Amino acid sequence: MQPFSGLTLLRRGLSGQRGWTPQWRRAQPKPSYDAVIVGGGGHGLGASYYLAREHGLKNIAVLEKGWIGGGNTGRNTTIIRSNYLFDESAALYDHALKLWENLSEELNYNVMFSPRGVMMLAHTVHDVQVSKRHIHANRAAGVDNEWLTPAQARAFCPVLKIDDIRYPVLGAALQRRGGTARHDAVAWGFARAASALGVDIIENCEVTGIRRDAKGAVEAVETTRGLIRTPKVGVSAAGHTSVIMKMVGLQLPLESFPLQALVSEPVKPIFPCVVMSNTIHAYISQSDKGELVIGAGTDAYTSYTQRGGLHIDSHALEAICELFPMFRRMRMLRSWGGIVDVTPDRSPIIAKTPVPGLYVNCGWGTGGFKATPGSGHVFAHTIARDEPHPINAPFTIERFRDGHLIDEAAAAAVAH
Ligand code: FAD
Ligand code: PYC
Repeated sequence: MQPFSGLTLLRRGLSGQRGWTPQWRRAQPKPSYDAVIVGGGGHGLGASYYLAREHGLKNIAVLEKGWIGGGNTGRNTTIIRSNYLFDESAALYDHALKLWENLSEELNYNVMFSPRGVMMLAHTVHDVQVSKRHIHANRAAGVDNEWLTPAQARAFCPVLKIDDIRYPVLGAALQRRGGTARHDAVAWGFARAASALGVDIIENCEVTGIRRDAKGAVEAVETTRGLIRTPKVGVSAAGHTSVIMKMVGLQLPLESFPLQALVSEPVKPIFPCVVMSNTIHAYISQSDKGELVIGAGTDAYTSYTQRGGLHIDSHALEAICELFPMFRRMRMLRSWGGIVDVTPDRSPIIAKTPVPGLYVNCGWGTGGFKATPGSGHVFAHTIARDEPHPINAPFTIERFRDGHLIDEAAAAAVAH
């Protein structure tokens, strides 16, 4: 694309964007596909991209009830890290982190991946012990993570107050390869690249039912835009997974909660990294627009309403003001919520279901953005081959029955 002047930009804006090239084809639903993905968030779009790119499945559609990236993908605080405790998780999240490192080149689209370092603060003796356990486990699994003294933590983030506060900073775990990416760009980049490979991206198309044949296998989805035949359905619907699974009578161990975030008015670059405090429940980074991006814990109640209690935002802001007193006079611009799907062990499910032809990718709870490319990659493998990729093989539904849980409650980091 040619660079253009401010005047051209203004003219194009005022003309209702006439002459702009859409980034992906505005596809109409076809009567049948080889595979259908339900959910046009990063995970579903990623899966469609890898299905087309690595498994040669080009006759596929992504069905999105709203708009691309309008779910949690476009609502999250964009923290990316792979410092989980168990080897299974470290393999999954680090697979994703490695894909993030080249994703802009892979998609030919700037997803603004910024490995600026994620620092997780320790405020109690218990925090110190847990952080050090994570650091040792990560390093043993080949994942970078290091311990910082309070003074080193402050040197890494000079606006951080480490003492004379309610919960002094006793140290921090730092993953330097962690960071952030631009959430919308991830959805748009995958959508554009998948569409270019032939995938139909269909917005405003809600799946309302799943039809099965005489043997119980998937044969079609019912949608608000008509019936679509397909032998394979991959569900990546985050907080609404339970609603879709109910269409075939499956009940998964998921609970859906609102999770909130908010941004401040924009200011000049002041915040060089990502800081998370699990003990006093807040996390913060600065976007490229200059806004402070701040997140809280999940709501106390299960709900599909994309808003949460004001006291949860207030609690996060109190923690931020304590850790960063210089932000006390800043104004908050807006807040919002997304619906996150939480499993009992805080790890995802990426698996075949008992229904032949039905696959599910869910349970990412408060932490799935970081996994987007890795999750899409292994989910595509699972759908195409009808068997898991070695990386997602432990993330079954059956683990909740046979007890092989992957308990990442501490690494999930956000209070639920
Ligand atoms: P989504 O982006 O939600 O996509 C699912 C899509 O399915 C939606 O667009 C929805 O409209 C669609 N859908 C649902 N039902 C149907 C249907 N019947 N038919 C068709 N379409 C349907 N994770 C991190 O790693 N780091 C963070 O910093 C972080 N911060 C967060 C902050 C907030 C406030 C929230 C809400 C979440 C946060 N997360 C974070 C979690 C992360 O956003 C999610 O785990 C991840 O984005 C899930 O991606 P997805 O593609 O699975 O879901
Ligand atoms: O999983 O790192 C995370 C996270 C940060 C904020 C919300 N989730």
